[in-house]
Amino acid sequence: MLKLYSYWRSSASYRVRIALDLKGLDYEIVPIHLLRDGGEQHSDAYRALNPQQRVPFLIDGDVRLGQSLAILDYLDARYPQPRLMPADARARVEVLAFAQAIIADVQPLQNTATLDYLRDVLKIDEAQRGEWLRHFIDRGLSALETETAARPGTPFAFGEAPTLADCALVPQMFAAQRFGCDMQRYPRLVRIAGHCNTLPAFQRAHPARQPDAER
Ligand SMILES: N[C@@H](CCC(=O)N[C@@H](CS)C(=O)NCC(=O)O)C(=O)O
Repeated sequence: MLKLYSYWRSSASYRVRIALDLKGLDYEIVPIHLLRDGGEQHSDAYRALNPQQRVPFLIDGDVRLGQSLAILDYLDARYPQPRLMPADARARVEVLAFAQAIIADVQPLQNTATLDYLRDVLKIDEAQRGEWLRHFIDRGLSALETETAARPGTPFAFGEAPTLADCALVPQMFAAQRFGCDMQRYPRLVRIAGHCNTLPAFQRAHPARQPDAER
């Protein structure tokens, strides 16, 4: 069975859980607590497995992979049904660009390690860290709101079926809400995420449904 090292509230892990659930794959969650004891991602045992010291990390037989986008790409190639990336070159690059605006541009700035550095090394207080988060999340989501509002009729970010773009969007919307962003600024994205969340695969992947979820 596939094994996913994951943290319930990690948006990068959440992306991969959605993809695994959409593809109907059986997988075991191995929880890595990002905060406890200075962060289990830094433990000797986990570092030996993943020197990048982040989640998610996937084991599928002899395949061992970190980086959510690489994992999503691997899953789509290895377990192609249903496809998360369109076959058409132009459609594919549009989906990828949407996902990357979240995965590469927004999420690293809201990551625990970034926030800890702001707090512990640069001595930035909690209110200012909140400003930082909301600024960068809003910059990313506002752009994606404009882009998706230009194609209003589709239930998902691209078309009639979920793609990698939705796998990236839903966790980012969850994080934006958690960090106190004004969600009314993104009506189209809220509608798309709401539609995704009616699907059982998205529901199963939700942080609150994870074995390591904390109340
Ligand atoms: N680019 C990576 C980012 C992974 C990442 O930042 N994971 C976070 C949780 S969402 C993490 O492990 N943070 C703990 C740390 O950086 O120490 C990916 O997409 O997988």
